[in-house]
Amino acid sequence: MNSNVKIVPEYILRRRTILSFLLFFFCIAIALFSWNRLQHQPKVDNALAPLRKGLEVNEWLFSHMFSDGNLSRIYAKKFAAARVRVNGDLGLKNNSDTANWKLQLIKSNGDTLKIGLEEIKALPKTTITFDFKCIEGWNQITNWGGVRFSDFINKYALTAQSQMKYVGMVTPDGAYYVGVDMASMMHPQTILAYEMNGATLPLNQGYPLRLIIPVKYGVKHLKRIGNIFFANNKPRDYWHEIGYDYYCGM
Ligand SMILES: Nc1nc2c(c(=O)[nH]1)N[C@H]1C(S)=C(S)[C@@H](COP(=O)(O)O)O[C@H]1N2
Ligand SMILES: [Mo]
Repeated sequence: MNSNVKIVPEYILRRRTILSFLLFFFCIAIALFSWNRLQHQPKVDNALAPLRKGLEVNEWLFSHMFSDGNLSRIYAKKFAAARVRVNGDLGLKNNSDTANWKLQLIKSNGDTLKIGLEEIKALPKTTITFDFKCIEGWNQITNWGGVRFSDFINKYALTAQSQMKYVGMVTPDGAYYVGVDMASMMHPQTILAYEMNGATLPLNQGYPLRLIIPVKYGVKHLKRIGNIFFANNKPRDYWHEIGYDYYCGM
């Protein structure tokens, strides 16, 4: 017989089995207890308070790691998907919204600028190919063209507006809306996009104008921008209202 093999007496084996079972039931009891406690916590912005705290810690970490020198990885255009996934159609139901479309830019003093697509296309053009990521767990390398939000701000002399903390964006019918921190909006890779794969944006991907903001998850890339406004308080945000993270940073 191999002398390295240790024979464990049966009473020790039995004791280990019993201990394992006790530990197992103890863990289940702790899990049930915690789950029950969690259910009795108040809700903050539709998320249970302790979970919302977790999201706030995330937001703090991400926003402090963020700087606009921090570029998202870009890819050669040839890696961009030819068939781009369509996800989410909130605010896109009325294609008639696009007929006489003009971007409405609401300044913090209430003045509104109405800007047509041709005017936006006349601004300096930027293209980007990056890895688009959705919180549902898929990602895809995609190519977009449009005007950098920061270039747009400069061309329309909106420097005072860009001192505010947030930008809010809403679809023409008001059904989908997002709020984004100003630093992320002014990031050099953030664009108001009117092209995908070098062609006009398809209706279901936000024609005539959508946001492309590689430093954020998909939820913030609002398709079919109807109006844009500036605020120091967090603008309403569709997914935040049903309990998601507001910041949604990468
Ligand atoms: N108007 C509008 N924009 C939207 C959405 C939506 O439902 N409506 N969904 C968002 C989500 S969750 C994702 S992942 C991306 C998907 O963009 P795509 O359809 O071009 O892939 O759009 C975002 N922008
Ligand atoms: Mo998404």
